[in-house]
Amino acid sequence: MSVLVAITGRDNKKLMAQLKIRLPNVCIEEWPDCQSLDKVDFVLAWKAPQTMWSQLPNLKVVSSFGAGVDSIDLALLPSNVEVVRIVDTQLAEDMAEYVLAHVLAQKLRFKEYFIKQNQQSWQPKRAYSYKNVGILGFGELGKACAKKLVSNGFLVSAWAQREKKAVNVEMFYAKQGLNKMLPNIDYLICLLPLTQETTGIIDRTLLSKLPVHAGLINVARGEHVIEQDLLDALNTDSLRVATLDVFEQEPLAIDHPYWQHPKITLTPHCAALSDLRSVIEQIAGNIECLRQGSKLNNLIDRTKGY
Ligand code: NDP
Ligand code: OXD
Repeated sequence: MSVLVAITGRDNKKLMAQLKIRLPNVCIEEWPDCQSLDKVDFVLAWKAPQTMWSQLPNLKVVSSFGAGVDSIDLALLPSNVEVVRIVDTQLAEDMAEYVLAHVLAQKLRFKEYFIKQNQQSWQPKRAYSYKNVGILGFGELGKACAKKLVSNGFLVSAWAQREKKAVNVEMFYAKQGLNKMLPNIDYLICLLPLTQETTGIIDRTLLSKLPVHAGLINVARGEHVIEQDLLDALNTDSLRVATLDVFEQEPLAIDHPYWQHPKITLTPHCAALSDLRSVIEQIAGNIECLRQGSKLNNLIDRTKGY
């Protein structure tokens, strides 16, 4: 068994040390300092260099270091390679808290008051009474958010690909379903995976279907949003506010117009951060599965891309 950690843009010292303690009998190396790439059968990846994949003739499993797999170019992997991701109840709970907090912040006009505080301006206004939340994506995270929002008195709709039963959530499917859902939504949450179908989905056409008082919360990926279309919608008052945790380019460029925009609240991709211990347990679990030839946990469907 040979494991390669190919995670760029992050200090992996702690991760490497803990993985080695957890799996003392497994060879674990870090890209690019790998002695025998031809022996690697399991890769833990996040933004791994594209040129790496063709150098791994024995590769069997790729595990994303996060919940999303979009940082792995699936087209570069041989078709027999299985891909798994992180699914974690604490991560889902953290996401649900973040989303509830920001829906409430939009409802209670917090951004307006933070700006007024800087201007020492005293102008009380009633909170909005809007209660309809729409969630794009009803997977591990979308479901956790829906549950939290419903238990806090919000009326929740969700959009997914395959039909499914949901308690206290009105479900919508396909383009027609989305078009039907959007005009009734006061707060739109994006929790879709980034795929060919979902890239750029939040564009001027979609935004124009929302009521003008609506707010957007994007916690999925920056590439879901066409940035100029979002700015235009906010600048022309056809969208009230936006809360953004994810961006096309991260960290966000210092001169990006989002930073100072009076209708945008932004956070640095921190809505739900994986707990290292939990991630290590899941990776170790899947390495064991591979070793024993049993079914892997949290497999993605490579044909769908999530
Ligand atoms: P899941 O794979 O569990 O769920 C994805 C959902 O999106 C499913 O309901 C799926 O439908 C739906 N979906 C996918 N494609 C389409 C489509 N074309 N049309 C309609 N619905 C679609 O993902 P998670 O909930 O675990 O995570 C979602 C994303 O959140 C991740 O991919 C990642 O990008 C992001 N994320 C962000 C974090 C942050 O800190 N900001 C932290 C962790 C994740 P169906 O159920 O029918 O298959
Ligand atoms: C993830 C993320 O996909 O942190 O896990 O965005």
